[in-house]
Amino acid sequence: MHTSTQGANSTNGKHRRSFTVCVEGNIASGKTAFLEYFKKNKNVEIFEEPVKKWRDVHGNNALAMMYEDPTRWALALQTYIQLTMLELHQSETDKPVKLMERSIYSAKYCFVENHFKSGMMPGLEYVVLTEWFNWIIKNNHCNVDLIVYLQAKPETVYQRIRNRNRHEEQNISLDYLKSLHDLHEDWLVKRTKFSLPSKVLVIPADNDLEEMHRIYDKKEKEILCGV
Ligand code: DCP
Repeated sequence: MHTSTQGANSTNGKHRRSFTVCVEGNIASGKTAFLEYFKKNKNVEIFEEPVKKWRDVHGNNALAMMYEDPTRWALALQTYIQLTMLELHQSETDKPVKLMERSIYSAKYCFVENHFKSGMMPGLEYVVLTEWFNWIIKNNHCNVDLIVYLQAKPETVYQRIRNRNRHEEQNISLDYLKSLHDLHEDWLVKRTKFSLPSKVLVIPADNDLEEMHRIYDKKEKEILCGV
């Protein structure tokens, strides 16, 4: 584990910060399987994306409503996602590694951007969300030490989405996934548009689960910063 940070639960009573890793990638790129793989490590605490909350906002399935009518509901969903991701960033752990599914950054740089680019989100809503986002990252601790980018072809994730058959995701098109893929690439690989909050480790993620486990095994030290 790196030693440069102030650390959580150290003996002098000060909080030492855990090494924070966010796993990113397109829908169905294998983020859940990635988290599952590291669950067995006692030095790692997993923070899953709060999809459950998005499906039940005081009785409303905001995720399903967004897919049914994005122009009407994308702002409501993404405002709520921004809040729940902020809560995740601010959650602390005693463990040396905090492993998060996605981040407030991909919500903004990939999903909100995609809604706006595709004409589903009016300019005013985009600007309001952007101003909220800028204020949040300036004034709150949304620290990330490493992003692991699971880089999968849009065709691969399209097939996985078809196979897993989540009811909200029935109408996701290949074009939607291509557009999200390009935004992940712009942000994490080409680095043309948005700033990066941390280093990035790119892992090809088109392989089957067995091969992915072999890769995670090989890269474990790098991913967990030697823990
Ligand atoms: N989603 C969204 N806006 C965001 C984040 C997610 O609309 N800012 C949607 C996309 C999916 C659902 O939420 O329909 C869950 O998305 P993820 O890609 O984050 O999670 P998966 O479960 O698909 O990931 P994986 O299969 O890689 O484990």
